[in-house]
Amino acid sequence: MKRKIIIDCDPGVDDALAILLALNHPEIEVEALCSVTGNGLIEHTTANALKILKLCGREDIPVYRGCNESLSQEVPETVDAFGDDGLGGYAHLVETTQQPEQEHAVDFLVRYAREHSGEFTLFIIGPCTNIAQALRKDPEFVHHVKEVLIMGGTKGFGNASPVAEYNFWADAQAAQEVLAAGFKKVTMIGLNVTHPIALEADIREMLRIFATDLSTFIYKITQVGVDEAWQSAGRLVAPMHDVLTVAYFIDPTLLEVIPAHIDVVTEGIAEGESVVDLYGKYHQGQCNAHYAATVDVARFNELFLTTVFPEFKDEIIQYIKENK
Ligand SMILES: [Ca+2]
Repeated sequence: MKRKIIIDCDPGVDDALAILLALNHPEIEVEALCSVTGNGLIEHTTANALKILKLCGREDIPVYRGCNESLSQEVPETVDAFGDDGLGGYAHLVETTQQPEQEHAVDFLVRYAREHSGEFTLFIIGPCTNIAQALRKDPEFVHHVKEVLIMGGTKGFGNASPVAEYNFWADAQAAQEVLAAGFKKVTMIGLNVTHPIALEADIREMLRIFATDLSTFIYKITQVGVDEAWQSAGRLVAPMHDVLTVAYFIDPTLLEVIPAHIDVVTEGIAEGESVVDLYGKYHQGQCNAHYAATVDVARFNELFLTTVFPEFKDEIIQYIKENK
């Protein structure tokens, strides 16, 4: 039986890659996409979610438009690294007639969770706003979700501030409420493991050579990420953060995961910082989440590429074996 998932997202180049991986895996059933402001404003992230479904011929999957404002009622600062349209300037390549559903994403989440209690995994790969609002709206929501996988937070270094990862920084209050809510199982897949899986130039070149509609799309939308990484850090890579949540769902052995008590700083100089207490050492051994500590990059590359491009499986495996 296929495993049901909901993806709450802010596409976003890396969200697009996560959604593409999920849509191309035979054992995953994407039940819906929910949008939130983050990598772009809500108009763009909602439109981009629809465009990604169109690209994969999956306009049967509904898209629910979510929150534009964080819990503090401010519109988060969006991310420049993915261009004005959130897809590296290439959103215009895909046109779709599919419209978002009338129902708000928060209402959908509450309703769906009641109707499918215990049956689905929830992916949060943008700011946590929609999920925090669902928790506030329905105290039972927390009990209906089988598992939560979050791309957010970090340990050791940030990308929105010296200590904060963007998604948690954009709505720190929401991130804190989600982690404190008491979900049965929450895994924080943070910047410390998503930074190393960046799309490297040689792999990206492989996508150009494949020359399918999908590989060409990925090649193009990741260009702006490479340009930004080159200017800021002298690296020829494109960020792929969010995709690691779906890869981990497919193969849990990709990550070393440690029980932890995780809090999020909601104000002040460290706003958005995830405070990771491994094994709950400072919380009487009480853990509210799992923390992803390390990642196997070569195996991630193989899983991502062979799932999205099964027609090139032999070439991909051979290349990774000899070069990674
Ligand atoms: Ca995202």
